[in-house]
Amino acid sequence: MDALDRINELKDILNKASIAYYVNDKPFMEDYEYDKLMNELIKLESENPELKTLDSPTNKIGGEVLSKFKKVTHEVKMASLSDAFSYDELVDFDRKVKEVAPGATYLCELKIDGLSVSLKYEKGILVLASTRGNGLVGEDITHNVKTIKSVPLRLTEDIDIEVRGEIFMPKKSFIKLNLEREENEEELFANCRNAAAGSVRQLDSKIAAKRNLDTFLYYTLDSSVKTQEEALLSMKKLGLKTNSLYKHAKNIKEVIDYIEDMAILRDRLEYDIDGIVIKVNEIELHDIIGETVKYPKWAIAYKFPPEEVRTKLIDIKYQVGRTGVITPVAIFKPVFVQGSLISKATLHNEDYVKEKDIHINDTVIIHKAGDVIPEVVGPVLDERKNDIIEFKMIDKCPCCGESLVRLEGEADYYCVNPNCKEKLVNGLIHFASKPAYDIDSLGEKVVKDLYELGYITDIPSIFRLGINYSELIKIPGYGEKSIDKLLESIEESKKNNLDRLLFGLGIRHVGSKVSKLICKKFLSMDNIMNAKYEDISSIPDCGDAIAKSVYDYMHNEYNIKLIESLKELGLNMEYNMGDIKVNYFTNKKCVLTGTLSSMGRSEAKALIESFGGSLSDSVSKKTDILILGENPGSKYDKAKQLGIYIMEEPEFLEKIK
Ligand code: 3BD
Repeated sequence: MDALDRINELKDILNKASIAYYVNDKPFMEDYEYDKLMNELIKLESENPELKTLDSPTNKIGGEVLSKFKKVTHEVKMASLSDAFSYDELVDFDRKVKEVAPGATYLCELKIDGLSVSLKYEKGILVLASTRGNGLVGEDITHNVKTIKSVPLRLTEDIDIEVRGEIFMPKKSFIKLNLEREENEEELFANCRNAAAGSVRQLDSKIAAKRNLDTFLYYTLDSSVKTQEEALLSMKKLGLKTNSLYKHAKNIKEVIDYIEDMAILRDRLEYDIDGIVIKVNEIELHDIIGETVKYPKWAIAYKFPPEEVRTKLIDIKYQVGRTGVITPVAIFKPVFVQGSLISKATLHNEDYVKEKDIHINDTVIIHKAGDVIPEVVGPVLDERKNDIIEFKMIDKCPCCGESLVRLEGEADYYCVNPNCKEKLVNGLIHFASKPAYDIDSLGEKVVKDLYELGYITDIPSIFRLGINYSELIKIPGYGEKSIDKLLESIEESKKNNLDRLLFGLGIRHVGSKVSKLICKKFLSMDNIMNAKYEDISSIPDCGDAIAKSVYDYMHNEYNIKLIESLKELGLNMEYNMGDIKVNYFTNKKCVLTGTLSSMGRSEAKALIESFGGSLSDSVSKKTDILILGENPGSKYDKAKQLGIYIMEEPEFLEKIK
């Protein structure tokens, strides 16, 4: 047998073995045998590189490295789903469906919390895998998707077809990945979805190959299937992985029964789900029912209410924030809440703990506020035993031992020692952070390291780091290259606009918005330093507390010296208004959720601001526009509830021009 024949034989058997193992869960070959044949194929292909094809299982190992992601225009738009948060909304959905399609039945599927992908096969061979992007244009992630074990590189039939589904990371793999990242002092992923998204967004496919990603497909562009159930079955027959926990419901009551069953099963699933997708099963009815500009009217996603879990409160510790504020932090037995493993949560302040009657050793209920920040809801009184320990707020700083101060009318205690180490380090971390002075290479870990070693002691010392160059490059784990990069980004940052500096100083009550308002009014650091109290308090949105805080800061001897040093070190002390052009976004309050495919968050923010609009972090009644990116978070749900205008990326790009 010649090489070509043997290669074809090996490819065929290995591709079939993969489908049997990863898709159908019916292995027909020992791992040992698989590895042996795979090695034979690798060897034959390396001897005959011209014989390596797109569908070769050796592609699963990864190795392809891109320099950038290519954009892909979807031939058929990837739709969105409208959401329901209550059974009432489902009954409403059912009524509207039945008005035009009385014979409709429903196919209910788990809503996998991953990221959408479209797979294109030509003559049975995987030729393109792309992200959803904004629904019209996504990105080519073929090199990474090829490494996913459950994605067949060749279908069981040699047909042309496009299918869609979800890429996800199983819970166990996510926990393992985060443990590894913790050991390596790398940033942790917040949940399975972010971990999966971060993995397919790698240029180097070797990384994705190691991440144990998986898939469930739920949609086919094959027009010959008559029902959604048939679509799932036909994809499965082709070797594509589909989720088998679906149910064909005859009416809305059966849909709700299914939701109740799955809500109970949810914790025990090996992957995260955030709801149930309900689709009219009969595909011929889809056109009759129709769609809005945004969603098909024949499908809806029921979102589970925020998950609450119980765990034991082991201890209450304290953190010293950059302003000296002392925050009690609950330390509890690690639990999984909405896809992330958490072991601590802020308790805000003394009053919060007392009001909620939280004791050490209590069983407590944890949930996630706004889907991201874990919060202690309260104790489970029925489970309280006599080993509880009453919470007593400390009166000395946990870091420096200085007596704490509680200002009249405020809930917080402060450490007022200007030399308290934890406070100083947190202040320096804040200064260098993205929303403040935005020094790219000076993250939390670097600040801590350089503080410990005595190279960074205060803000001006950051700008004098270069003096110690020959010592810095000898610090283990740093080296010439990273120090060069660090010094370069510090030097570059000196040109920053004044509002970043003012915010970075960490003056109480001066957040990034207030900082901009003050800069707009006074235009230079000198003017701010010389401003009268009344001048500051007359700025709209700046109350007395802000004015007092800024005035006091600017008249403190230590702070005056600090600012003078920064001036001498060459930091920009003027406010540059930019050329504000008036357009649709002028004076509009925008919020962005998810990621835009065409630009990063800071770029979008800069654009909106260049037209005199603002981009804030959370949705409120005052928000004018919610800009909807890929993989939106809970802000999207909130905006919909508040009836805020939702703008998808194409419209945003059109209007921002
Ligand atoms: C799932 C659309 C339709 C084909 C449109 C009915 C919105 C994410 O398990 N079916 C599923 C799942 C998602 C789906 C459809 N069936 N659309 C589905 C879906 N079982 N997660 N989605 N998507 C996928 C989205 N993604 C990002 C931004 C906006 N929308």
